[in-house]
Amino acid sequence: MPDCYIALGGNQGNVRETFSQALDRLNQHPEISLINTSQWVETAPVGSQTDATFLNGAAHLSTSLLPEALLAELQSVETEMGRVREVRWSARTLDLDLLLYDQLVFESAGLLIPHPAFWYRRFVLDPLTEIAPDVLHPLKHITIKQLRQRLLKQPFIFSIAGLPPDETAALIEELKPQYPDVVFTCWELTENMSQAEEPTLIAWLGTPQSAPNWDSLPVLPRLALSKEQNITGQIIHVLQSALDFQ
Ligand code: PH2
Ligand code: MG
Ligand code: MG
Repeated sequence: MPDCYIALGGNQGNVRETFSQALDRLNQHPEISLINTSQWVETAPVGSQTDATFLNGAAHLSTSLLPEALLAELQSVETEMGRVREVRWSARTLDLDLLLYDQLVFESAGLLIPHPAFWYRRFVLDPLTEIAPDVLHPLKHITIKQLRQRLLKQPFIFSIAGLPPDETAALIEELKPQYPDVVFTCWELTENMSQAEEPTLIAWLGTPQSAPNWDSLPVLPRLALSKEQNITGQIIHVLQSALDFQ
């Protein structure tokens, strides 16, 4: 049976109790077995919609359900536990995210596997490392433990790619004072750097026509952000989740 890993999160109500009920409920499903869970960790909220501390954790499930059926089951447990889907990233009783489904890479309208953002989020990687240190990320081709480890490397180099140079410079000026320990670079200027200086993350804000294009970026650090939304806000969320853990 496929091995799956899910992330648990919540910051409203008795979250420990909610986690325990949610996992019981999943384990009772005839096609889902709960194999293992991490410890629950308190984490600083990422995003400005909420001030309340989160509880986060990870669980290992074995299931004969196909990905979309498993997702539907996770969503029905969220709803059962009082989750109201309102504002994105608002306070919630329970968030169950499907992170990995064996080594499957899958994309449909409502589901991306592996989960596109967990590989740079400490609030997911720390608990996941407890239960899946040697599991490979099917797109990044390194283990969960290595993904977590690379976020700790100093200096933390954050590169920006795909924006005009003046916009990149303005963005870096805005970010620098908030993250004085982070080294911000413009990818186009530093592309030919040595391996040792490869950025921890490269945020790509290009379009299909722009140079450099997505496919030319190194697979491990690249991260696609949207030009349509507040760019500074998106980068701050990424940095918060990669750096400020507790
Ligand atoms: N989930 C979010 C947004 N922000 N912050 C923490 N600490 N933990 C989360 O699980 C979390 C978050 C969106 O799913
Ligand atoms: Mg979710
Ligand atoms: Mg989530």
